[in-house]
Amino acid sequence: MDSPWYLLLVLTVALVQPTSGGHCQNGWAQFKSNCYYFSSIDATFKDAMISCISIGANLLEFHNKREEAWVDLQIKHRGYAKGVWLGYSDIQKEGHYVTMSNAEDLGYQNWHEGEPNDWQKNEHCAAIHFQKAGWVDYHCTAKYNYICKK
Ligand SMILES: [Ca+2]
Repeated sequence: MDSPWYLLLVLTVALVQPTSGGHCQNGWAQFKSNCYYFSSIDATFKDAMISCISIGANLLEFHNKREEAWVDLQIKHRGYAKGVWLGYSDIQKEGHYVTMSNAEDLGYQNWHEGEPNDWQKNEHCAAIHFQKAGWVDYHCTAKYNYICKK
């Protein structure tokens, strides 16, 4: 007949694994020790930032190339068509991009060639651009998808 101990073990593993294998809430994806929320709507840079802060996270800031590669796959999987905001801006000092989370200089960077170019002196927010490889500066009132990270 059935083996109760075996069934108990299977059930225990099934129940325990989601919490021990990952700590992200429902609706968040995990990469390394961080959790990511991928927006289903477009928003301005400011609204995207506020939205992330309201759920206890920050607008996406990249730690390194591997993280960006993972995010790129997630973006393609979700079919984002325009762009994705990054938590970097030079609003405080033109040409000096800093993180929105703590106003630090950027470590890892992946600007598209010739960017940031402050086109028409009106681009102060960073985004991943899909037609170009890498990041661009863009006007902050554009509406893009966004990713919150915590
Ligand atoms: Ca630009």
